[in-house]
Parts: sequence; structure tokens; C-alpha cells
Amino acid sequence: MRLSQYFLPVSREVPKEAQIVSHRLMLRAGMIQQSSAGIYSWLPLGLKVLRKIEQIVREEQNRTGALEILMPTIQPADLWQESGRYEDYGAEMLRIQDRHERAMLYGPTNEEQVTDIFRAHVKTYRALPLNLYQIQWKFRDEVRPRFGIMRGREFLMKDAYSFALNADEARIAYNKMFVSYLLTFKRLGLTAIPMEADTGPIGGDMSHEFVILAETGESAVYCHKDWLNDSLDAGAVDYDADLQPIVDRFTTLYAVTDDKHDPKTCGVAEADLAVTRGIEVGHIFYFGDKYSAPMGAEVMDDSGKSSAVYMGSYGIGISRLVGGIIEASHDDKGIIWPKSVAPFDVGVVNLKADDDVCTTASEALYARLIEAGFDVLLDDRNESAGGKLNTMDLIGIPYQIIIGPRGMASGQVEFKIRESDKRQDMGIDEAFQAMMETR
Ligand code: 5CA
Repeated sequence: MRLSQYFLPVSREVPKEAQIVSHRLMLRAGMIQQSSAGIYSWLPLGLKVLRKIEQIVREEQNRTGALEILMPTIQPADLWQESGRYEDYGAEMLRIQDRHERAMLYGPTNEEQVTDIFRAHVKTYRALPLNLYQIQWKFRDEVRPRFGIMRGREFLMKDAYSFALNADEARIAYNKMFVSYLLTFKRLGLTAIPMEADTGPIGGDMSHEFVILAETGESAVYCHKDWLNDSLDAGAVDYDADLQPIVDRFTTLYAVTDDKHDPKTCGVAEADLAVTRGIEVGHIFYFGDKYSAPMGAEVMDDSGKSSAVYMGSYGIGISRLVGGIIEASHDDKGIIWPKSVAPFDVGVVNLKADDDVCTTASEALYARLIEAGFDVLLDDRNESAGGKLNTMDLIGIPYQIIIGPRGMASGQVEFKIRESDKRQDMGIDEAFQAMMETR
């Protein structure tokens, strides 16, 4: 992509309304634009990152055997009346009437909708276990939307729903999601600690939040200090094997959200307890027959007896993760994307677009990197060198190859690693090879 032809409305101004660094950087880097409170448009750079996160989440869900579906954003109120949640959900639910005066709503979550799909088609245990997931926009009319897309009103969520014949099978389904979350967040360059959590409006009796620690996080959390040094590496996972040992390994050490914390019973000495804040990027729930019983989603077992199916639901805040990753990875110059979600693999900066030598070299390297399969952003604009370098740092592309007249006089370019700020002069071929070695 040529920056001269891209839509990247970066800004040097620090937006006043943005209270946390990720919100400021997303606005300054031209990733999002506010439409109304808690509702945002995604501009090209922001959307690219969002899609990369979405794809990693999708791949890790698929690896567990979960199947992707897509449910509507607008749901009929009837379904929610069946489960009893229509009244309970309160003002957070955006209620809509269609032209026939039928009560509809913009889905804040999809337990009812997916249970309706299940009960229409599945009648026997032979179809189980089943896990259906989607990646779809949600709407919650939050009292206090804030921090940009971190607590939005409209946000993108991955929501998965598991169906099992009994509590043991349901536990297996829960464990699969638990472990897949460890792998997913690791691929996103994050350390997300699984914490025992309250179930809130989703309900149920077992739940874990996955929390990345950050001073600016909205959740108060309590965990054993040893968590702070854990890389949460689950290693290679076989989803057909018993995953309980992995789950045990990541749940034995104390970690809870504030509504679950009790200093009297927590059993961690004060000196070993980290009292900190975090961002909830995922939340998993086991709730048995809370929806299947009232909605009549039943399956027959091998003796011919029908009973309500055992369910769990599993969310990942995909749009929130964009902000969460920035909170975890930035410096005073801007964003530092982990390679896995970076909007481009490498930026080529032509410091002097009106210099033939620089332009010929930049164009040739740009073409060669694309040919080799890299996603390249070429800054070919006629702008000041300083402005171009600032923009590259702000938008956080992991590698930069900087081509200027001084270096070119001796055939040299600068290869820069955004994260470490390590810079090295080298020939163009070497810079190309250095990129090849990043794979
Ligand atoms: N049905 C369940 C699981 S599928 C559910 O809705 N869970 S949830 O309420 O915990 O939401 C799942 C994830 O969505 C959260 O962990 C969080 O990362 C994200 N999320 C929730 N509310 C918002 C919001 N207002 N803005 C951005 N992300 C949000």
C-alpha cells in the first residue's frame, strides 16, 4: 500500500476527550472515528488490526472443533421472554419496534438465539457435543461508555455456545474453551490471567474472566504475585486429550475479580497478594440448563430419556482487544504492534520523494517485498522526513526500512525494529534479507 493513496488521517493533537493511552493512540493513528457515544467507525488501519485479531480468534476456535455460524444482530423479543431475561436485562438492552409493532432488540448476547437454533434441529445425544460460535456486533446501552472502543456501546464479540448431554461433558467443553483462550491470547502477544469471576446477567455457577493487567483497567483484581511472572504458556495442546491438568495448572494459584475476593478466605498472605487492575478481554460461563430448560432444548440419551441440554457460553471482546493490546504495548512515540496483529509487516520510508535515487530504490524494494509476500506500507508522500518518521512510529509497524539521500550516497538504508528501537545501516539486499529472517 502506498501511503499517498491510503486513508490514514493521523493527528499530532492529543485528543482531549481520551482519558487512556490506547484511546488517544487509536484516534491519533486514524484507526477509529467516533459516531456517537460508545459507537465508532473503523477506518482502514483500525479495521485491518480488528480483522487480524478476529482471524486469530477464529483459527483457535476452529482448532477446538467449534463451528462458525452467523446470527442476526436484531432478535425478536419473544425469545427473551421465553428465557425470562427480557425484563431482567433492563436499560442496557436496546429495544426496537418494527413497522408491525413487533418488539425486537439489538442483541447484547445470543444465548436465546442459539438455543432456538439448537432446539429446532437437535433431538438426540448423537449430535453432541456441539459448539457453535459467531463473530458478530453486539449492542449494550452501557451507563458509562468510555475509553473509546474498550467500553463501547456497539462492540465486536466472539461468542461461542456449547451443548452437552450432561455435566461431565459440559465440563470437557468448558475446559476446551479455557485452554483455547490461553492459546489465543498468547498468539495475540498478551498475558491474560484466568480469574474466577461473577456470572452477572449471563448466569450460571462457574465462570472465569481472562484479564490482562493494566493500571488503566476497569476491573479491580486480586491475584497471587507469582502470576506476574507467569507466561501462561499452555504448550502444545491436543484437544482430544484430558485438558483438566492444564486447567488445574492455571487455576490453582489464586486469581479472582473483586466481587469474588474475600481477604478472610483467600488464603494468600498479604505480602504475596497483588492488588491491581486489569482489562477483561474474555469471559467464559457454565450455566447448565438455565436457557435450555425454559426454552425446551432437550436431547434424548441412549436409553430414550429426554432432558434439557447442558450449556456454556464463551465470549472474547474482539474490538476491546485492539485497545487492550495497545495498553499492553506502546511507548511515548506510539503503538508497538505485536507481529501477529500488525496492520502491515513492514514500512518503507522514502525520506525524499523528489530524489530520483531514493525513489528508484524505494520503489524497487517495495515491489520486491510485496513479491516475497509481505504486506508493505510505502511512505511515498512529499512530506517532511521528520513527519514521516513520526507517523511510522505512531502507527507501530514492527519493522521500518528508511531510505534517505545521505545513506543512498553509499548504498545504505536504515533497518529499524520498532519495539527495541534498534537501528542498523545496511545495504538494500541485506535489509530485504533481514525482513526474510523475521518470518
Ligand atoms: N454471552 C457471554 C459469553 S459469549 C457474554 O456476553 N459474556 S460477556 O458479557 O462477558 O462479554 C464477553 C466479552 O465481551 C467480555 O469479556 C468483554 O471482553 C467484551 N465486552 C463486554 N462488554 C463490552 C463493551 N461494552 N465494550 C467492549 N467490549 C465488551
